[in-house]
Amino acid sequence: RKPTLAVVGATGAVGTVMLEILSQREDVWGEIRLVASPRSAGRKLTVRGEEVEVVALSEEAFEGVDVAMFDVPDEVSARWAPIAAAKGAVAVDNSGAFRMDPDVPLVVPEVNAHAARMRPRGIISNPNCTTLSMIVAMGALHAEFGLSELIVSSYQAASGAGKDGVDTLRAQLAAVVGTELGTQPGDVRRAVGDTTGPFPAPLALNVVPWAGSLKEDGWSSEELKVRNESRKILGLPDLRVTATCVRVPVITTHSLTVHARFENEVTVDQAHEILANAPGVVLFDNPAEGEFPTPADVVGTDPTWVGRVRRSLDDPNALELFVCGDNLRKGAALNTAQIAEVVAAELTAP
Ligand code: 11C
Repeated sequence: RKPTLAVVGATGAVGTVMLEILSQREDVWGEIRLVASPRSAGRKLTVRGEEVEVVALSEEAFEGVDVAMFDVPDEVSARWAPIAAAKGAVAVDNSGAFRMDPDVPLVVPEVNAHAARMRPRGIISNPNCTTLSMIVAMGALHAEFGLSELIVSSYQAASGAGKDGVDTLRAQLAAVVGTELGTQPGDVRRAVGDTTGPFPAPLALNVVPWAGSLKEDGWSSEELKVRNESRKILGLPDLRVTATCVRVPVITTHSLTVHARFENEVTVDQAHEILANAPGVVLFDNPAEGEFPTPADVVGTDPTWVGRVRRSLDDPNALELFVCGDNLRKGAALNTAQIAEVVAAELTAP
């Protein structure tokens, strides 16, 4: 029997991408049940070319479910993932609710698929999209050279902040297009007024050094997530990690610059070979021909794209890289789907 899958949050931004991804990947599922808030119940959505009616989130919705994916806010996952697990499903959660719980594995199949088997709470977490946009490439380099430090800056897309983020950026772009704005202090801020949506400053014609909420000593929640999640996924609890998270006027696809320091000396040729052969990574690195990844080219694709690979001029153990990943695909829905497939393979193994 093929396992039954529930997609909780099927009508949301990540849920919508999830239905596309489930329709494109090898079909390992029996029934796919679409679950959302009672407000969305009764709507019909298409998955695998068939219309499926959305059912309301309730205990009964998990009856007979083998794997339940959650693409919902933290508080909804915090309440409902344990209920799904108690009903016998394996919950694969894309929220931040359980990521740092020591009894919940944090899984990126290309890096630590084995961790998915140890799930005492019946819950597996999916990392934050910023961590996910670089970690597949970092895992491959770590396996060869032994990672000792990461210093990263992110260039995060508006869709990381949900539909509100995208709507805000589009409205601001419409307000500035064809104007002379961006030439005088504060002119963009005055033009967009208080329509900054989920961002603390205008995003059109701008970059904003902030994502998430304020934590201790001036760090943002997003910066701490990158640090804590990278350590947990790589199994390196003492890895030195520094992140500065920045929002840029891109709709979808997060980018990062990465300074990665290793235990051993590295060369660009070796790094190229590892990255070119790493599952889930595309090496696109030929600046002489203008070839490097950009979010506008990467959006809508599955892999982690890597370019601008250089050895640090002052440190033979360190590499500089530029990495892009679609924050709604590998950064969210795709990785969740991959984890669910790992569980499905385990459940159906002879
Ligand atoms: C952003 N990475 O770009 C965030 C959104 O922990 O899953 C995802 C938040 C999370 O704003």
